[in-house]
This record gives sequence, C-alpha cells and structure tokens, in this order.
Amino acid sequence: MIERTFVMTKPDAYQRGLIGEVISRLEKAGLRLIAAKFKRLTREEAQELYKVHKGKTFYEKLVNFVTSSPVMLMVWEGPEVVKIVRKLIGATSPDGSTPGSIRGDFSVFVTYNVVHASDSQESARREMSIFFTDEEIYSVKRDIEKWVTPEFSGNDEEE
Ligand code: IDP
Ligand code: MG
Repeated sequence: MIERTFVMTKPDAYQRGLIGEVISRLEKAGLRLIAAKFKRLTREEAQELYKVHKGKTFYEKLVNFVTSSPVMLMVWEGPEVVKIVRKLIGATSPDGSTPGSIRGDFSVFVTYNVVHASDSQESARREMSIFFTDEEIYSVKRDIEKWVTPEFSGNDEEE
C-alpha cells in the first residue's frame, strides 16, 4: 500500500546541521520526497501540530522548542511509509531509540530528538494538511521505480 506521511526536522536538527542527514536517510531507504517547506513555525502552527499533547507537562516546553528555529516540513511517500519512517526515526524515549535509528544515533534527550513523524495514517493526513495544499505535493514517478518496485509507481499512468 503506497501511503504518505508527514515528517518535520526539529530546531535541533537546524542548529546541529542534521537536516541533510535526516533527508538523506529517508531518501536512501528508498522513500520518495514529494513536498518540502523550510520555515519557522508560528506558535499557532506548533499548537495545532501538537494539539493531542495539550495539557501534558511537556506541552509548553515542546511548543517553545519547535518554534525556536526553522524546521523543514516534508511529505514522504512509499509503501507502508508511516510505519517505516517511525522505524527509521526510532522510539520517543532516548533509552528506547536503538542505534541505527535517527534518534538513537543523534539524540539522548526526549524533547530535543531531531525529527517528528506522524504515528498513523490518520495523523499523517491531519498533519500534512496543516502545512501543505494538494497543489504543493508532487507525486511523480521516478524511472528507477519502474524497474525496482513496480508497485511504487505514484499517480502517473502506467506505461
Ligand atoms: P513522538 O515524537 O515519538 O511521536 P510523542 O509522544 O508524540 O512522541 O511526543 C511528541 C514530542 O513531545 C516528542 O517527540 C518529544 O519531543 C516531546 N515529548 C514527548 N514525551 C515527552 C516527555 O515525557 N518529556 C519531554 N518531552 C516529551
Ligand atoms: Mg507523536
């Protein structure tokens, strides 16, 4: 099943020069980047993105953090992409994020953990719609995918 997910590099990725590393890992895994936007989030955007956490002890700190420096907002596409990206990113807790995952390799903090990714297809749809219109998403088949993964062929007509 070809799905889409929403991914955001957090301000620590900007500060530490890890934006390219995050993109590179998802790209090399074989996923397709179909939308991207570099910006500093407003408080309203951060509150909307993290509204499921409103009221939790870490909520204010999280909103302050994600609005502190620019972020890269992205939509990625691929088979089972929601689950695969969560696996590539690693667990939320620093003692659970295994080496080899982005968080496991680059973070020891629960708040400053480099990257956000949607946790379900439903959250992915909600989160990408906060930042992207349909016109800003480019799902274009790449030639290599016709040979390697015929099922991963985007919205184009089959030849
Ligand atoms: P996720 O990013 O792995 O989906 P969530 O539970 O959705 O994790 O939490 C969103 C973000 O809130 C985390 O990535 C982390 O930055 C922050 N966060 C989550 N739990 C805690 C906590 O217990 N203390 C401080 N920050 C937290
Ligand atoms: Mg989450």
